[in-house]
Amino acid sequence: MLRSTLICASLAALASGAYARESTDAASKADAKTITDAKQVGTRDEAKLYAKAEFDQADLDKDGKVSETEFIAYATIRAPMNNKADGAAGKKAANEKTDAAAVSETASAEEEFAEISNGDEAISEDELVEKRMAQFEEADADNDEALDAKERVQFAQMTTPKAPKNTL
Ligand SMILES: [Ca+2]
Ligand SMILES: [Ca+2]
Repeated sequence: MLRSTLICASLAALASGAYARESTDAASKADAKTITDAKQVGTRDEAKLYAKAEFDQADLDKDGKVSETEFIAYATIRAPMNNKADGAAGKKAANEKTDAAAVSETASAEEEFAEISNGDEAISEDELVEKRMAQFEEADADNDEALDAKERVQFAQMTTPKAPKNTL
């Protein structure tokens, strides 16, 4: 009994060790031009890099297209952190946030998919890049081609995937 507990504990330690190594790898890749956090986007080039990183993450079967299923899966992973994580207490905050984020907000991941894919069955990398570039322009309130701290927050809010209507 004790022995199996020990084995479990060391397995868990191994697993978390492997995970830590993976995230270090991811972090060093980030230096080599991968932007996975919308708040890191300050220029058009960075908005493009961010869109490409999102696309790579979302295109699970790596066929160069993001299907609706893949998009919903991606939104499910990304959205809860922002839309649901704070639980019931967060609901009030979310309602207050709505005013600031109201610009071009679509209601659900399904609607967002239809919009970005231009109504067909998949999102291409170009379509996602185009969408994020448009959001960059929109967030760049003073049109100086760069996002300051306030504009970055706006960009991050605009680009956060919406929670799906139908969970997987
Ligand atoms: Ca795909
Ligand atoms: Ca600006």
